[in-house]
Amino acid sequence: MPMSPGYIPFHPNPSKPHFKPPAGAVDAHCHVFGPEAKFPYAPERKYTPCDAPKEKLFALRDFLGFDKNVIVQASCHSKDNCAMVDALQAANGKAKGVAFVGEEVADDELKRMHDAGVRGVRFNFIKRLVDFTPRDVLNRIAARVQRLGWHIVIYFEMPDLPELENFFTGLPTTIVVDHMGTPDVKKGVDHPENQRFHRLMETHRNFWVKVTCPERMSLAGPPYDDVVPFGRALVERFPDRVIWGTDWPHPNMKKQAPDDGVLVDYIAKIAPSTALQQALLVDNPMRLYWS
Ligand code: 0GY
Repeated sequence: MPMSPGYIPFHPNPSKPHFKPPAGAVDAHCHVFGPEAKFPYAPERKYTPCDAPKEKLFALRDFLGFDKNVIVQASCHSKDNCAMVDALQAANGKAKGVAFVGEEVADDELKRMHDAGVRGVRFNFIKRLVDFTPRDVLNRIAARVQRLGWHIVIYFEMPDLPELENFFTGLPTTIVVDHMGTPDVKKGVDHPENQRFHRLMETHRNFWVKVTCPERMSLAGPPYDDVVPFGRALVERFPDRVIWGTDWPHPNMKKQAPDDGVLVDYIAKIAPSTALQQALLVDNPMRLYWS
């Protein structure tokens, strides 16, 4: 199946970052796609990506100076978690996963995923990526994964937060917010919309946040300095509840594939001290995924 029209493949030749991640650093948000010949894309997908198999992910991990990955099920594979689970099983203990499931998923399938290293499910509220799932269904899934000690990753667009917030705060697990809650960089860190998200983090200590994807929000482009104040505010305010990831292979970029080396160099700007870097890249993801 050809890639969706306009789909931009990942950067073929990322630069070597200047920033050296601490020993044991975790890339806590990335994906594997296919290969399609072995792991076909889901019929209900909203885009067809280019293959981004586990071998390429592991090679990038080593090249960038990381030790481990958290592989998040992407919507192009929908509820077929086989490519992600296959990557976990091939990673020699160096990867954990986040699955996408429906309530039809069997208990023994959840158990099998747990044994492979899955520690969370993703609830995706981005309309361009997935079809709507009723809240009562999500609540039933939440109750089941809570029993496994898993957390829930939520992906939403910040303008939708007021409508979703009560649902989110009613969930029974640790909650991990994708991509800083997708703030509008034009509006600034102090805008009420972004501050509402900070308040949610402040008042609900079971909420964590990924300080990821400056390339999706930046108006200025690389090295994404216009997004730094958003990441830094979260890292400094919630140092023990932030995690970071590349988002490789960067699905659905509009203009260009980010250089992963540039993304790694961005880390030192949002986490300027070694203590913050250690928390962001090692201690926090280890607590969430490996303890
Ligand atoms: C991301 C972002 C995107 C896609 C997916 O599941 C997905 O297909 O996550 C996106 O297009 O914003 O989290 O990598």
